[in-house]
Amino acid sequence: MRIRSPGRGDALLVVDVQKDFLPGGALAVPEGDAVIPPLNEALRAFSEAGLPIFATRDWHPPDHCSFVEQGGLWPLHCVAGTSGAAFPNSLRLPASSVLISKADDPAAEAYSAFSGTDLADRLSDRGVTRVFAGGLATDYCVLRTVLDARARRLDVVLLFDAVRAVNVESGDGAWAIDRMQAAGVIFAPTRTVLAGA
Ligand code: VGL
Ligand code: ZN
Repeated sequence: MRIRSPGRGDALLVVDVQKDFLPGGALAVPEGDAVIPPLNEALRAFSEAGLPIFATRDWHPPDHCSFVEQGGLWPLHCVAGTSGAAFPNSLRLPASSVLISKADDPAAEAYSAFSGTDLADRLSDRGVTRVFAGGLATDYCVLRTVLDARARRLDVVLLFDAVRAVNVESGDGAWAIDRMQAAGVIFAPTRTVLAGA
């Protein structure tokens, strides 16, 4: 199926590409850094076309409920203001990117970038009806964000070379892809999608 190249009504959504999720980080996603080159191409294309770019970040308080110390699943990661929570320098986010900080309530896990944020309002303010999404991790924040986008009647194109899974259980990433596909998400490689943008 042919995908209309990015234009009016489209936005780029870069999910949680933060140092703690990259190799060497506190919650490293296998091959997490592989998402950066395709995302940089998408960032450049969207920026040159004057289209909106949203970058989400996991932005936890030190006592967040997702941490093992609080009975959660995960090692300490992406604590607000720490270097692990920062975007890597290699990610070329234009200055015009809109930052969405999420999961900052200690009592609430919030994998979705729509959860407890103004992302939905900001998208509708900009007239966005379709998002192109990539980032980390396929089986957590990308999955939940993209499913919420579909629930809000947004069209979603997942840049499938620009996502990687944590795979706590092997197969989690593949399962997440199936869930997104069932929800009507379109999958495409970044290069193909940007051709003609
Ligand atoms: C994420 C686990 C814990 C993610 C965030 O961004 O996918 N995963 N916190
Ligand atoms: Zn987190």
